[in-house]
Amino acid sequence: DWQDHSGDYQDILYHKAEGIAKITINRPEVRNAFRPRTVMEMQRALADARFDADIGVVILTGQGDLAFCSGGDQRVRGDSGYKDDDTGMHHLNVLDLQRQIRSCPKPVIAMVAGYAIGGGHVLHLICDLTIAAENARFGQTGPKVGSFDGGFGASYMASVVGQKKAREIWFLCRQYDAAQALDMGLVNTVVPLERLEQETVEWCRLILEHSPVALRMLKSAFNAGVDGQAGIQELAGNATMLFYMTEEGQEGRNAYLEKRKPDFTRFRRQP
Ligand code: 1HA
Repeated sequence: DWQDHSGDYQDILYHKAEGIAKITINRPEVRNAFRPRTVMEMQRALADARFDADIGVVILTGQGDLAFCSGGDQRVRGDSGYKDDDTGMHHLNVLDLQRQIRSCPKPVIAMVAGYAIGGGHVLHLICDLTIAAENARFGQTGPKVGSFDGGFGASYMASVVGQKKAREIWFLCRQYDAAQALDMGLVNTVVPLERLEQETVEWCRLILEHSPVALRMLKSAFNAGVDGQAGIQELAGNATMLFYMTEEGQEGRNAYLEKRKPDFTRFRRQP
């Protein structure tokens, strides 16, 4: 029973229920291609989901059965990025959204029916898990349309499907069906289209039964290996958060505020 939080969003729908937030790209007339506004709205919704303490998992999806997302809206592609309606500025702001999905301390699940293509393919790739419908189709088009994503789109893809397969996907610009995607580890499971949302919600419910801190630590640990200093920062930030929650950490703060020398002698050294 999704509750509608779509508010003043134009390009997305935003729903919540039972600890799950669902962000839906709502531009089915262009196979859910994104423009700068779409990305900004997704960023706003994802920030809301992150800061809502009742939310434990986020679903990212596209409206309708035909597409998850077909990447950047080529109709508004300018000479240095995708053109913003309001300011006329040219953006590649989906890169900011990618980082936001990766650094979100809650699992983000891509729910894919139909096409996940180009920048839309990278979006599902970036998500922690992907649940695909049988009609899902995956692929990159960059070299065909004069674009490439050499960030997560290349390096993270290689860590998911391997170097050879990642190079094939980008160099040949072929499309892959759901069974092929499952076979190469690009998606977690494939289900009949009519079961897609039910299956995804079941996965969310299982995740919601588990320790939020353990999940948060694991997500940042998985990121740390591939995200360089930024990944280590996330993992270390979580360690600091946990340390702040201990009496030992709090002794340092209390001593400072009470203008006394801290006494750490009562804290035993672990082996
Ligand atoms: O590479 C990046 C970036 C890299 C670095 C940093 C930032 C990046 C940001 C973005 C991107 C990219 O996304 S580049 C790749 C852009 N996307 C594409 O090249 C995919 C283009 N679309 C398709 O290949 C096909 O439409 C499709 C395989 C997704 C679906 O095919 P289908 O079912 O045969 O439908 P189709 O008839 O092609 O499309 C339906 C309508 O949607 C068409 O409009 P209509 O003729 O009805 O007016 C079609 O033009 C429109 N449409 C689909 N995708 C897009 C689109 N319009 C604008 N932009 C699209 N991406």
